[in-house]
Amino acid sequence: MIPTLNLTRFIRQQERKHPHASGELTDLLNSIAFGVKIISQLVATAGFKGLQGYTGTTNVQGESVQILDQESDRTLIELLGSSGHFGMLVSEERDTVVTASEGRESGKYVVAFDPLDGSSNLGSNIPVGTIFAIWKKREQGRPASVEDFMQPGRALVAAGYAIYGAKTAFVYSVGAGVHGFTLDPSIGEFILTEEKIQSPARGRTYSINEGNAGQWSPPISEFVQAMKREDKDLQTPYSARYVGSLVADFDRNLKSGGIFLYPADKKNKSGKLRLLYEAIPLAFIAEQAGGAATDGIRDILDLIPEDIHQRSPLVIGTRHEVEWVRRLSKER
Ligand code: AHM
Ligand code: MG
Repeated sequence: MIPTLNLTRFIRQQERKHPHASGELTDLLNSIAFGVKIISQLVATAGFKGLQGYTGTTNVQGESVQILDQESDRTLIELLGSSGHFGMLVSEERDTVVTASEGRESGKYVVAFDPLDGSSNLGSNIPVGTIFAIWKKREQGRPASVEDFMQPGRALVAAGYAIYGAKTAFVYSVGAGVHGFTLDPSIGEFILTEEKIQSPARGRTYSINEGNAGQWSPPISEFVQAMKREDKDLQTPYSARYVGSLVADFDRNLKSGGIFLYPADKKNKSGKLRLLYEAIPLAFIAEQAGGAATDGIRDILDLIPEDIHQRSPLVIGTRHEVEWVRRLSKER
């Protein structure tokens, strides 16, 4: 069978539905997709290209930077830079923002990304990924500022992620459904494989780092207990699945149903995951597919970031289970 719809054409088809579209968002998305293809190659060939291991530095989160983290970051910065459509970038790997180069300050959008999510798994051939979020500047006609990132996720114009696993997948939304693409390495193209992804109303799996159980708050402990208990009415027990790569856990739950939790705990008062380039973009995808995401109380998409590297508790996945956690949190 000859595949007929690749990512580039699909994005253009979506753009044509907006008669006033300038093509800049299309360009940005294509630049990210191009970067994702390069990162996919870097991840697959790192072992014999001297790209495995650590750089010896730590990032703003205090985590050790791997060579592939750095290379993935450089790839996206370079490609987005040459697109000329962004005013400012935030990357997990950079302490401060990256501003558009001289003469290109008129870029309409600001982009936040995690270039290589789950990179602590890199040595073990476990999937890793890239996550991105795109907002329009609050006002056009002026250079971008950090304030342009201090907008709720509901204001996003696009978000998505890639997974580098048994296959390389690209999943994104511009607010008109969630669409999934698979990289055909023989032709170097992303082919449409899942149009309008819809999450089931409820799932059968839960994903949480149980090693942190001693640090959890009572509602989270109660929820995980419930997940394990035999109860016909609640349709429990559920299965436990935790990859330790957010993109992989999220993607499985998005399509097959389930919940992922990285809650606040006694050690990490705001959780571990970052709002701008992990929680918000995935919450946007989850809601677009009929799922939900909360910090325990509020919808992730209603939160207004106050800092570019801010952390947030994250409970995300199919609606039934996310509402269950929210109920338990409110009762306490
Ligand atoms: P990273 O962006 O530095 O890779 O960290 C985020 C990752 C997520 O992919 C994953 O869900 C989580 O950290 C796992 O954390 P832990 O090892 O504490 O369970
Ligand atoms: Mg990450």
